[in-house]
Amino acid sequence: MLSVQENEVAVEQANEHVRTWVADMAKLCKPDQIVWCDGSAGERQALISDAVEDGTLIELNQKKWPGCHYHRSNSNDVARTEHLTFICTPSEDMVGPTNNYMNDREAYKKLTPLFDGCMQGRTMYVIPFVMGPLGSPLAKVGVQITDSPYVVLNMGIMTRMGQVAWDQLGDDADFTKCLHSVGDVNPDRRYICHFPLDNAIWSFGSGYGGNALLGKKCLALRIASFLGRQQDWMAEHMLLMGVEAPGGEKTYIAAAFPSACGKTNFAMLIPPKKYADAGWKVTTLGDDIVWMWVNPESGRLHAINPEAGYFGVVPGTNGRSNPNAMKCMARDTIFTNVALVPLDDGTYDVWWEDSDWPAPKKCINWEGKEWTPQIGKEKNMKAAHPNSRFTAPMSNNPVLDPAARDPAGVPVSAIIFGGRRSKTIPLVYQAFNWVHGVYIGATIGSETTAAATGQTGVVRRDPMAMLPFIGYNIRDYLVHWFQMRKKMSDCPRVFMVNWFRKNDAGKFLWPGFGENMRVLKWIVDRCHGRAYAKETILGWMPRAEDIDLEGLNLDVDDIRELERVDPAEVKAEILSQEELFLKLAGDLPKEMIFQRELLITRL
Ligand code: SAT
Ligand code: MN
Repeated sequence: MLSVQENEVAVEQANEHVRTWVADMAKLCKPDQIVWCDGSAGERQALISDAVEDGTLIELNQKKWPGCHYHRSNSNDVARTEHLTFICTPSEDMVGPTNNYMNDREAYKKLTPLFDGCMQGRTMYVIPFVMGPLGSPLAKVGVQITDSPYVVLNMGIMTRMGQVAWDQLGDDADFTKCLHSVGDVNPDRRYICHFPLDNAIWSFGSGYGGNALLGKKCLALRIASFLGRQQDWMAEHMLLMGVEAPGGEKTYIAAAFPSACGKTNFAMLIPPKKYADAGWKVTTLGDDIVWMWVNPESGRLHAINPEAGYFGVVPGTNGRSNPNAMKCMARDTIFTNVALVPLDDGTYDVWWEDSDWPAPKKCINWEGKEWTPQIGKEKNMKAAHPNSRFTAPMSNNPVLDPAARDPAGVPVSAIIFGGRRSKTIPLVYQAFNWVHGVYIGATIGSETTAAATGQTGVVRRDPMAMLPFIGYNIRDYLVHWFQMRKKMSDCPRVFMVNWFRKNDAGKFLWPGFGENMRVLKWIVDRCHGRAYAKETILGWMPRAEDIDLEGLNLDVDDIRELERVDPAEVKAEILSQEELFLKLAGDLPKEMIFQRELLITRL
């Protein structure tokens, strides 16, 4: 029995395994009270009221932003902290060369004193949640303990939270144990530890996004990728979209891009008028994570989005770059670390760089400091943090695919990899086969942007855009990708795209955004055997006449440059993959070596 006060009704729904674990964690964290969340609308309203009362949230002008609130995080706590993120197992070989390693017993020993008494004077919230459509063979139950009401409110948007999780779990002990405390938000005492063998996550000292909403990167990618390898499925850092052709033919596509390549924009793409008029439609299933498994009846790869909301970057989002995202955040949204604009009537608006609205004369920036366009310029200070976010329910998305809630998932016809490359990589090409596609994905390179720290324009390798999210040894991860082929009777086609190629003058050659529909159409047509492609050293490529360029105002030289495959540049590319290959030296799956050799031969 617990000595602290609990809400009796909700606790009764939890099974013995959950209750025992929560009791143990309560003994460690010593909260003043325990609140078992039921995920109801009433509970959400009460939590919001309390959060507004104590300043955690600020209510926005309800006419402009119905149901929306503002949150400013601690200024040292604004992004994931990869250097403080660990995979904790008995042996280092299990986590491989791309993860930070901590021995699991050492990790518990190190973190236990931090959690000891950390919730004194605070409330411990117990959040039951499901990742994935209810009843899906892949849906997973997690239970997160946290002392942050902001985290509870975000989890309420990003997951299926409450009673549904107890229903899905039944009497099972099979749930991910997620322990979280913001502690004193001290970066010197911040640890995001994953225990894949225990199906557990301990996160201390951060209230932000992927560090604290443990269902997201921690469970749905790191822990899930580990489970997926054991159980023959895949957890990937991909968006998931539906493309409907005139006449109603539906094609589902998953796509992996490293950060700052416009994943959310692509997932919500609006076809240009000409395409819309002809009957083309693009619908969103997810913008960040997919779980995929082989459907035993069809022999095809089926996918679900484990999440129920979007946690998207705000700056740069506007009615031109992503009108659907603007609609997603129009109501019932939490804005984190954008700029807060006090209005004359005492209410608040929000603002961010590259929004639809001109800069306010005066506002409070993400650090809580006074900001004017003048101060911004003089001190080189942003109003909104470049990684400021909106948390919005997927039900707000006007182009949400009806199958987003289908437990059976959708069959995936194509997997697209992409990166931000000013040179070398053409607009689009198709892998010769699955194994070649895995090689392409494993060697994705993307140029760093100003949003990240360090040099800009440097090509970083980011295998499958999963580098910070593979929860085990990358060698085994790549082998798993190769092995999956044998389990499918019909496998997705694999493509590489690059929207970011520039000419010698440094100008982007491709218009991007909605016009990416033209490339998407070629991909869809390839999946259905309708489009022509020519063989090149990189893969199957469209000829200029195979992509619809009508109305784009591209000149012939631009098109030629977009599609150019330069053997000298490809050679440099192969050499620059060496760093990745060396990192994996000795552990590299042989298919990776063979594919590179074949590419060299084609040169
Ligand atoms: O903070 S999150 O990890 O959820 C978002 C991101 O960094 O991709
Ligand atoms: Mn992501």
